[in-house]
Amino acid sequence: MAFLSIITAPDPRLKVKARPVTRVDDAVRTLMDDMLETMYRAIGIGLAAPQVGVGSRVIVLDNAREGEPPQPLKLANPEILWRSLELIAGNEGCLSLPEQYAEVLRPKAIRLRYLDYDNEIREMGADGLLATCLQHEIDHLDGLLFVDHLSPLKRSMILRKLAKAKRGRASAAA
Ligand code: GNR
Ligand code: NI
Repeated sequence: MAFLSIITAPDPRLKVKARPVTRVDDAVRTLMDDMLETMYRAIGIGLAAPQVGVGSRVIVLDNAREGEPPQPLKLANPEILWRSLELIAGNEGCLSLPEQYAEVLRPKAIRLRYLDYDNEIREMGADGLLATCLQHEIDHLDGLLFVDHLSPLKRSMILRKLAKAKRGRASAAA
């Protein structure tokens, strides 16, 4: 296993549409395992390959609560087949936008098709936090961040705060 480094905004690699994998082979399985370790270490509940600089349609998640057994999910080429008309607001964060949070409205429930760890085609339904998180990860595969769902004003406030924090860290290190 290897820990990967997580890219933070602004970075052009976070804005590119990721390519489907041709099949889930050993190389994709290694990526999934490394991403999951990286996600756990960063205390995240999801991670998409573009966040570690890999332009492939691969995501991992674990929405188990503290004290519950782990529920790792490893998905390639996820495709949303159905979205509920009902929306819910979730307070979202992102490992690529450290320490920034905002309410985002999204469909409350979805159904998706994907390739699993053994390259089998599967379908699953999700609602609530898991549905929110899956949509957040699939957005990363399409070059979108949660701030892209906010008003231009809120988005630029968050991106400005982030740029300022990055500058602060750079000058402290100099
Ligand atoms: O760790 C994460 N928490 C989170 C909270 C609400 C909605 C989505 C997320 S995903 C995020 C990790 C991340 O950046 N995944 O891309
Ligand atoms: Ni994210």
